[in-house]
Amino acid sequence: MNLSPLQKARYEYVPKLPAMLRHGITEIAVKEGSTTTSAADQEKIKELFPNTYGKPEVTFEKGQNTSAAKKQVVGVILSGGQAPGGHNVICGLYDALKATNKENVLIGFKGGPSGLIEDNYIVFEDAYIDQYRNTGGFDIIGSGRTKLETEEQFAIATEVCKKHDITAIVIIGGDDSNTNACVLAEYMAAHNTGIQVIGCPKTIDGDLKNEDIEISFGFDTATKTYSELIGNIERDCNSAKKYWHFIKVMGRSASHVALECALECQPNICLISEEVKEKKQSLSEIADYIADAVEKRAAKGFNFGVVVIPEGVVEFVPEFSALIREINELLAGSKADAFNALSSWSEKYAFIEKGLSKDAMEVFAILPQAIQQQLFLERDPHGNVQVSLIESEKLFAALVDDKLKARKAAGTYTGKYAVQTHFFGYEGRCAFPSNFDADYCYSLGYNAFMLIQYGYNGYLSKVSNLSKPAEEWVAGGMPITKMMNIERRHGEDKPVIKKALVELDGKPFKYFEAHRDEWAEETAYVFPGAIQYYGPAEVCDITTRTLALEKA
Ligand code: FBP
Repeated sequence: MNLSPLQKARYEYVPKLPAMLRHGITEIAVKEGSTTTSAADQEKIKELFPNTYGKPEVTFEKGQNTSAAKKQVVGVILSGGQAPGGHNVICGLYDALKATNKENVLIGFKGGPSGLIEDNYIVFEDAYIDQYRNTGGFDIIGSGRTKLETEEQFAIATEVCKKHDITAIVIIGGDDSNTNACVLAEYMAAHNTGIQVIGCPKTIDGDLKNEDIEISFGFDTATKTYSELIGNIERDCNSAKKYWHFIKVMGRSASHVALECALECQPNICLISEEVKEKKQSLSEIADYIADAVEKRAAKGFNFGVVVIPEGVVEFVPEFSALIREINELLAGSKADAFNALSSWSEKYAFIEKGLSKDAMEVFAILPQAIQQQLFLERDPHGNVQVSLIESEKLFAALVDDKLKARKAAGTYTGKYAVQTHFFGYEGRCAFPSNFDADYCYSLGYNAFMLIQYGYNGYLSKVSNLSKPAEEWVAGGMPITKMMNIERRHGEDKPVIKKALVELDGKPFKYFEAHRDEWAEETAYVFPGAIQYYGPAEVCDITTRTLALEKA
């Protein structure tokens, strides 16, 4: 492998553990807190998880390690989208496992949860693990989006575990993967397999968050990477003074990524999907809001600006989601064949016009043709519109253009409007983890092994007090059932971990709201620059603005 100088240097980095995990394995004791209840729907969740419900929160502390001496064979899985730091979770897990007993074994199932079902694995050894320390990506074993959720899958997983004498499985994933980890833990307990299941909170989207999880790993690095790029664009924008840049950032549903980037970079506009939904804003209202800022800045001679758009925003626009529902219905099942048989776009357009309601058609009609075609042509395997593929940065740039042309025609606007569009997503998901993510992830993995060693099942590895230096972090575990409630999914009531959207009464949004009018009109850009790995702690080890505001 050809190594960059940074990669070589990062191999030497020693991740910081919370003080309570630094004493050496023999001096890590466990302290149990009070029993827990689920976030909501307590009776129902208790009934569904009789073996894993109501367990106590646990914290590790300095003291005599009283865990049972037993050989551990642990399986680990990376699940879902990549997030910087995943490799360090595995490294921390491996180091704690080997420090406890050299005979312990760590098995990595390849390509995500399907690796467990297909028994596709590698056994980790020092030389292999060492190549991945403090690096980005999930390529150590790969990841995948297969869901482990059926009894049949659980039975196969149990057989695979028995074959390898596996004592515990660690699932590194987001809200869905940890929900499934919890169901698997219950299955393992109900069937007396003796196999423990532990989860770790991952996702760059930042939407696996609650009173127990202060931040999911990867969010820090991904938002710092996007903020560097947005800051660079702001500098270019302020230098050339000729473009409005529309930048979409990842975050499939929640707008945490967009909000954090806005707090870091102070762009002229940042849309927040949760606010769009709360205020029931239409596409036209959003376009007017942006056009107002363009007009005000033009009046000051600033014919340039930066707009940040969260990936999932269009799904939060009520009229747009109603349109998507109608399109899905219009092309459901065999009805798609009639549409596909039409050869020209004008024939297809007539078909659409006939099939959609008047309200839906009004929304459809204002979309640029490229977006209209995207809605009908790029569909998922179930035939549904792939909302995440919609180029909302281009959509809003075009809608604002329409608004400005109308204002020009009415003689109320005389400025210039030239546009550049960008999508920052994959650029941030596999970056070298920031020191924060390198430390946090290593601690999560190390901690996950301590939970296994102390016999816990159905727990999430929890490291908290994260706005403080790593030494003051608190390591422990939380029953996954504590984070659950019942939600309607695909027409069924399901126990799930609640997805955390941006809270409009939370401190990060309130701060943004208090400053955004000034940022819209003035040029208040902040240029965060690249992630710093070496240097003073106040530059290299600080975490997100979101977390700092939440914990302020
Ligand atoms: P996870 O929720 O699995 O962590 O993935 C999040 C994410 O990075 C989103 O921000 C993005 O919409 C999506 O993955 C892209 O997924 P894919 O890799 O399948 O294109």
